[in-house]
Amino acid sequence: MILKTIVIGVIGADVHAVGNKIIEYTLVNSGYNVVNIGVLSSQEDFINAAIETDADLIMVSSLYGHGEIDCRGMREKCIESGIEDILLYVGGNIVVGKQDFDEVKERFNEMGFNRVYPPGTSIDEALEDIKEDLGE
Ligand code: B12
Repeated sequence: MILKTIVIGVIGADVHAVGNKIIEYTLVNSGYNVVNIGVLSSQEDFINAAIETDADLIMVSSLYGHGEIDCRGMREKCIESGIEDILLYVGGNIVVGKQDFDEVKERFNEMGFNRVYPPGTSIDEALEDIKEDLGE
């Protein structure tokens, strides 16, 4: 069986490393080929890793509150790089402070993210979505 490949990492100048390790552990145990580019990763790092490994999904974490700035333009960069159809997920604490999550989600959806998770969503809760989106 060919394993589906998921690129994970923490975007921007964000150094929060613990959740990233838990995500890797959970996805590997769920049977995925995980490419972990770690913390302090740029949009280009994610996209290059996805191209090199022919990934099915890019899962972006942002914990420090600057997710919106860090993620803006990522779908456009995917399109320019020839991976226009790649699935993009984002989660963690993606904006600063408490904001109405419906609005936050809408903004990230408009930016081209397929799935946008509110603070406090564990990776286990996203496993069903991953299965569905990867057609498993
Ligand atoms: C430890 C910690 C730090 C450490 C990090 C050490 C390290 N190298 O990891 C240090 C001290 C360095 C730090 C620094 C800062 N931190 Co800090 N930090 C924390 C803290 C206390 C715990 C983070 C953690 O490890 N949690 C445990 C892991 C398991 O959980 P997690 O990271 O949330 O990840 C899980 C989920 O988010 C989810 N998830 C993550 N990504 C994704 C993606 C998808 C698609 C899905 C589905 C799920 C998902 O799954 C993960 C695994 O279960 C949190 C508060 C908290 N209780 O969360 C603040 C917190 C994240 N930090 C915060 C802030 C503001 C900062 C600083 C900006 C503070 C400052 N002014 O300097 C800096 C930023 C530094 C930087 N450049 O990144 C804020 C962010 C606020 C926001 N976004 O609105 C928080 C929430 C504290 C707070 N309540 O204000 N921090």
